[in-house]
Amino acid sequence: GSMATSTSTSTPIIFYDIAQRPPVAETCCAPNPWKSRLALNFKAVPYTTTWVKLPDIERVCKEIGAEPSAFGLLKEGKPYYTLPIIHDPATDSLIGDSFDIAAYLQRTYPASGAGDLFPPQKLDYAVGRDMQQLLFPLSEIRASPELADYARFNSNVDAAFTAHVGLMVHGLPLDPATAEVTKAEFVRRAGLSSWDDLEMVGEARDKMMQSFRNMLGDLAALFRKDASGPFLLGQRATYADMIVGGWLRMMRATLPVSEWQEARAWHGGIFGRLHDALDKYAEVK
Ligand SMILES: N[C@@H](CCC(=O)N[C@@H](CS)C(=O)NCC(=O)O)C(=O)O
Repeated sequence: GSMATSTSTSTPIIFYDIAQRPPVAETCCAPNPWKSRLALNFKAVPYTTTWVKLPDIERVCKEIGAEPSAFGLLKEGKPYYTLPIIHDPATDSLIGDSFDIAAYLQRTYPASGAGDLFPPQKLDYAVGRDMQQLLFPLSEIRASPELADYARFNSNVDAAFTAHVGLMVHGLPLDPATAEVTKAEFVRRAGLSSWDDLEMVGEARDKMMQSFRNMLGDLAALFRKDASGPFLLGQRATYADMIVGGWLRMMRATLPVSEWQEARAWHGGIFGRLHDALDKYAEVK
């Protein structure tokens, strides 16, 4: 009856994101969860955020019955649990992986909010051969013909930004309550011996900033195709803008302010404009 329907549609989606230092709504910065937040807000579906501290991700995933990330295996071959995940009580679905979440939202709520997350468009951006090993394999959802272009774009953008994440890791706004455990884990993954070794400074940093700028130049060329900006399709935001936008949120939160200002202004200010234009979908709920 109508009672049951209205109850189920008013039960919000639960969105699991990584908590950084309090206040978490101001410091959250994981790029993949950010892509999902932008997509959830774009779709204007009711949801609440459950904040998970980094060392608790595996435990929480197991508690809710989420699988480890399909694509990420740590060096040692241990399952790698990641966020974002959403639980949608309306369909009793548990979906992990930011791309699959966006695909799910589009399929389940096609006309909701600002409409289509995946309108057809040409997304011609590919990282060079030297970075091919950073590309994720395509899952079934990702390889479906309507989404394949976006999936390929997502993989390539992730690879390009991941290659420069060394500029950002040391600037993560870690929660003092779990900072030591988290630092130790990042140090272990990097095969280094101390947190300070993860800080990129001096000439190495300058070089990586230069490389980052060049990489973003190829991406900026795509954004220039429609001069009415700030989005790839001009005035209309799509999931492709959010893929880049998630990474811009990470940059803003983790780079020294002067470098974030610098990056905002690169290539005619395209990325600063994109970041700000996505503010309308960036509310932390
Ligand atoms: N393919 C996944 C990757 C998710 C992912 O890498 N999430 C990161 C945050 S952006 C994470 O949960 N990391 C947990 C950790 O590093 O322990 C997606 O797109 O959602």
